[in-house]
Amino acid sequence: MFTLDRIVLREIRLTLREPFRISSGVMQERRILLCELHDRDGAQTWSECVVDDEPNYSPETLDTAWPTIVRVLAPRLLGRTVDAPSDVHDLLDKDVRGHNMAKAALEMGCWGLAATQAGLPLSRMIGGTRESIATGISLGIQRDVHALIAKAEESIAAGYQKVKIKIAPGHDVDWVRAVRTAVGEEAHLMADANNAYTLADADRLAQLDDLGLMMIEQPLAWDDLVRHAALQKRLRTPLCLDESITSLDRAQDMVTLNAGRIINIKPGRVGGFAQSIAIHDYCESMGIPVWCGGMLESGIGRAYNVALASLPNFTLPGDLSPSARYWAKDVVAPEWTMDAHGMVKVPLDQPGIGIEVDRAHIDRITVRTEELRA
Ligand code: OSB
Ligand code: MG
Repeated sequence: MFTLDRIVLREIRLTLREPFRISSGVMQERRILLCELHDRDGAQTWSECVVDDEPNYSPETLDTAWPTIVRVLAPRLLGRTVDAPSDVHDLLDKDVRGHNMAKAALEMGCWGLAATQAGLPLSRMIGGTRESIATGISLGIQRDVHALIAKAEESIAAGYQKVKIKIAPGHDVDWVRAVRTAVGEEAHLMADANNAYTLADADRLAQLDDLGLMMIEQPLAWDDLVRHAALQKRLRTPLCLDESITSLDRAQDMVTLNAGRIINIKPGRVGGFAQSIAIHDYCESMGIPVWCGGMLESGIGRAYNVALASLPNFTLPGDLSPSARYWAKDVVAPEWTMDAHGMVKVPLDQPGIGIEVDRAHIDRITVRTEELRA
């Protein structure tokens, strides 16, 4: 049971070590929205809203999430006694359409807070069983194919258990084939198109079938299922859906329609942990593997992804790279690291989200704050 009496929103700036280009846009200087949740009894935790600056992945941006939290979502929580974090999703979702990332920031914070209060690592509170998470890397679209090959080789040498190659028309079959030739048959490769294709490209996408990919992620429109089902019929390679899966219902629709065979779960995209866990459980019962995607999170958002990915049906490597892959300096200390076998440790030695937040560093890179009270 908890009662939030204060939520502090912060916008920080963190610059990626290199620009991250996907088919729908490019990110470098990230504007990140952090939340600090305070319980009436003194417990406190941090969470992260995974919106970007531009609406090229989802319709939400930092500039939609901030006022939605302030005006619509936070007032539903502040001063209200909530029995369990599993109640928060419905509280925030009722008669509020969309805004999943804004909802998730508060909802996940409530799970983090409840774990702190229960004296349990977040992973264990939600039923996580893994001690470490297999990690893959997501490689943005590179300047040329040689740069891509070099990055893929470097990543495999560093221990990453999966290499995801961002593709778009003009940077697809030939580039992926060149990487496959360079890294060999055994390497776990996949491609992510972030909606860059239509069904008219089915023949081209079918050429990827010969390259031994683990999956092709979200080739078609961000909110589509029906066309993905038509495409899956034409491909041997499993489709994995990302953008299109915004709730448990959409995951069930994917299975009903045969629109994909794997789901990339990002808790922000589905409105938080309750929906993520429900999708995980449903997929487990249907024999659909899941993995945890990333949104270039700071070390705070990463803590939630790592805890989520410790659930048993997260059987494929997640996009959970260590801090140094993204940032010169992360907002948590110690930073997230990965061992030589591509494993990231689940923090199990302290209650809550399991990381120390570097508040002095956060203060230096904060550009605005807003305090919300019951
Ligand atoms: O499609 O998975 C995606 C980053 C921003 C927006 C969309 C995506 C991504 C990634 C990055 O692939 C994964 C990561 O955080 O390392
Ligand atoms: Mg994706």
